[in-house]
Amino acid sequence: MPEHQQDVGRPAYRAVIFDLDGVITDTAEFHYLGWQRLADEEGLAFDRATNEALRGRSRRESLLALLGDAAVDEDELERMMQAKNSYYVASLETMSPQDALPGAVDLVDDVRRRGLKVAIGSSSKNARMVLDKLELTGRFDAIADGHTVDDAKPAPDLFLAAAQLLDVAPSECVVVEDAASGVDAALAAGMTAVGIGPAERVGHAHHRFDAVDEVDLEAVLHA
Ligand code: B16
Ligand code: MG
Repeated sequence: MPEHQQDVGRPAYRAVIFDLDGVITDTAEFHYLGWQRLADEEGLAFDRATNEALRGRSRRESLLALLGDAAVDEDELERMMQAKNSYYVASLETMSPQDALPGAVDLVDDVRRRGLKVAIGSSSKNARMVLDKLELTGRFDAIADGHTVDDAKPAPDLFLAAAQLLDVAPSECVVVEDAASGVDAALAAGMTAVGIGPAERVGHAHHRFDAVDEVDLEAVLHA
């Protein structure tokens, strides 16, 4: 689109914010296995279908959802969160650069080549460790993670914090997300959402692709 036409509608994009778990790497599966093990140990009902709703949610929110109506005090909550996290972290032990999802690194590099900034917007408190294991930390201009804000996705705070770190306006950002809660967060932030996964999960995004290696960046940036 010619430069002058962009003055009329939205501004040209200046940044892409990538979710981590389920977009850059498939740690979504490790989160699921960690919750499943905890649920089995605690005698709580849990399965893959229930897990879908937890994608992108913070550790605490996920546990509260898993517990449902069960009354649990703060010490117990902490113990369970630590247990799940220890299972999750153990499963990351053998993670290496080969564990980036197909097309993920190419997509980040394509965005950078076009002169746009790139950030991570992940609910995870383990995001930096995962990025280090993937040897991708240095590729991002900013990292907003589970330590950055109090209100996790679907609140817009995390993506707004990422935009602030990049020094760009929300309307200049595209978010790539695999979670319903993450798409909600991007929309609430006033950003353009690209959903990765089935329509039942991310069909409310502005653009949707089945997998990261199918993202048509040209179409997204110039829609
Ligand atoms: P942690 P994302 C999210 O990461 C995961 O999707 C979600 O399953 C997890 O509960 C959350 O991080 C918190 O992770 O327990 O490591 O702090 O998808 O926003 O990159
Ligand atoms: Mg995710």
